[in-house]
Parts: sequence; structure tokens; C-alpha cells
Amino acid sequence: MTASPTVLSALADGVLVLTLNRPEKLNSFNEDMHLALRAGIRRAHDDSDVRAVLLTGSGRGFCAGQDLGDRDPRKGGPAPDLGHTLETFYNPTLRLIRSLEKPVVCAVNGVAAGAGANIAFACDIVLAAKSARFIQAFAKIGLVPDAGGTWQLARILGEPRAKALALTAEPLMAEKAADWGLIWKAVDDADLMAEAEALARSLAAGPTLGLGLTKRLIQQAATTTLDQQLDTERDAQQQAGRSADYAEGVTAFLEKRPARFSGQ
Ligand code: LHQ
Repeated sequence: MTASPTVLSALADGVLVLTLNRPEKLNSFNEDMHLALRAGIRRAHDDSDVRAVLLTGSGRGFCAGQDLGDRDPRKGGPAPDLGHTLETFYNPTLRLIRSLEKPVVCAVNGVAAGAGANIAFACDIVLAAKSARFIQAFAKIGLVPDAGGTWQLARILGEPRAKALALTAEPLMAEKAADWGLIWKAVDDADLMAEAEALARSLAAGPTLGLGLTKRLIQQAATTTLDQQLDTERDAQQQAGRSADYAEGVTAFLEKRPARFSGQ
């Protein structure tokens, strides 16, 4: 009997659904799941049939971060090189999500802890079930927030809230995360997947080139001046203005009909 895949992958209507799939361990990451998730995001980069990604988890959790059973200190031996783990596994995936010029929707179906929370925050639009909680669990095991956590929390929340969450490891419920602007929306548990799928499908039917450029512009705004950003917007708009989807969008508007975007 073969073990079940650690990430389920399904493409329909332009949406690549990636489901973290180690439910008995709250979808915590082992090496295989790292590689499978990265392969899924790579596919989204390479396959023009993929026009949006939906990331979620199977079972009652979204992701509990690293599988802590993988490095049981009771087994003795030298201390692990966690910097190497980040460089080899987490950081490439984070960079792939951020550099993917297609929308990534995240449906946080349950608890998101440690790197699991921070991977969710790296996605473009995050919906969470109202029962879901986000935990910067690192302080409980003597680590620092990783997978981009310190960057995201400080930028989105500011120092007071970022520090309190990271230093106390207190859970943050989905509705409060939405109130604080850390995620897009908290939705009733029963509606989460239908809502996230509908959103991902509508993004996948959108003007992919323009959406990808928009994602890039907003991300880079954190590190540019207004002057630089005005130049970059000009260049991006020049590119978008030459796309088939721009012509289609304007034509559809003038003809009073829904646009049929090809993604080109
Ligand atoms: C787990 C885990 C887990 C294994 C639940 N591992 N089994 C980067 C660099 C390199 C290395 C280090 O890490 C990192 C990044 C990180 O992500 S560090 C942070 C790692 N994550 C955590 O510290 C969270 C640990 N988990 C928890 O605190 C709790 O499980 C949460 C709060 C997530 C959920 O609590 P409950 O809802 O009460 O569930 P539970 O604790 O009963 O867990 C259910 C099962 O899942 C249980 O197994 P069992 O066989 O007893 O049913 C847990 O052992 C297992 N599990 N997280 N990270």
C-alpha cells in the first residue's frame, strides 16, 4: 500500500488546489510535504493552465508548522542546523509564493501554528474559518518566528501587536486577525471552502497578466519610494495596456457584456 500524498493537487477551472495532507499531525511539515508543496507552487509558475492557486489543509487543522517529531532532542546527537532547514525547505517555498505572478488564495480551515501561520500570511488573499486560530508558537519552543513571520507581522500589525503575538505565543482568533488586517476575511466554518473556491475561480477567470503585475507592484511598494513606485506603475501599466485582456475588458465594457479574459 502506498502512503497517501502529503499534498493533494487538483486543477479545475484554472485553479490549482493544493491541500496539505498530513491531517493526523495537523498537516505539520516533514521533508516530503515540503518538497510536494514546492513542486505544486512550481507547477503554478510553469503551467499556463494554472491561473490561480488555492492552498488549504485537510482535516481539522491548516498547518502546525514544522513536524517537531522529526528532530526529537531525546534521541541525542548534535543540535540540528535549523538555519539549514529554513534555507533548504521553507525559504524557497516562501519566495515561490511571493514571486508567483498569479493570485494565491489561502483557506485556513483550522489552527495555523508556527511556520504554518506565516505561510498563510504569505498568500495573497487569506480567508479563515471563524473557528481557526493563528499561533506564533515559536516562543514556546525557544525559537524565533520564521517563514517571513517577523517581516509580515511587523509590517502589517506594527511593533506592539507583532511583539505581543510573537513573545507570548497567544492564539489569535480568525475574526480578530481579520479586524487587525492580517487576513482578508473570517467566514463561517461551513462556508469556508465554497467561498474560497468561488473566489479562486473568479480570480482564475480574471486578467492574469494584470493581476500578476498588480501583485508585484503591491509587494514591492513596501521597499520603494513613491517616486520609484510611480515609475514602476507606469511601466507595468504600459505592459498591461498591450495585453489582450485589456482590449477584451474595454470591449466588454463598451458592449455591456461580461469580459472573457484569456489570461494573456
Ligand atoms: C504535531 C505538531 C507538530 C508534530 C500537532 N509536529 N506533531 C522551522 C525551522 C526548523 C525547525 C523548527 O521549526 C520551524 C518552523 C516552525 O514551525 S516551529 C513551530 C512548530 N510548531 C509548533 O510548535 C506547534 C506545535 N503544536 C501545537 O502547539 C498544537 O498541536 C496546536 C496548538 C497546533 C494544536 O493544538 P490541539 O488542537 O490541542 O491539537 P494537538 O496538540 O492535540 O495535536 C493533534 C495531533 O497533531 C497530536 O498528535 P497525537 O498523536 O497526540 O494525536 C500532535 O502531537 C500533532 N501535532 N502539531 N508541529
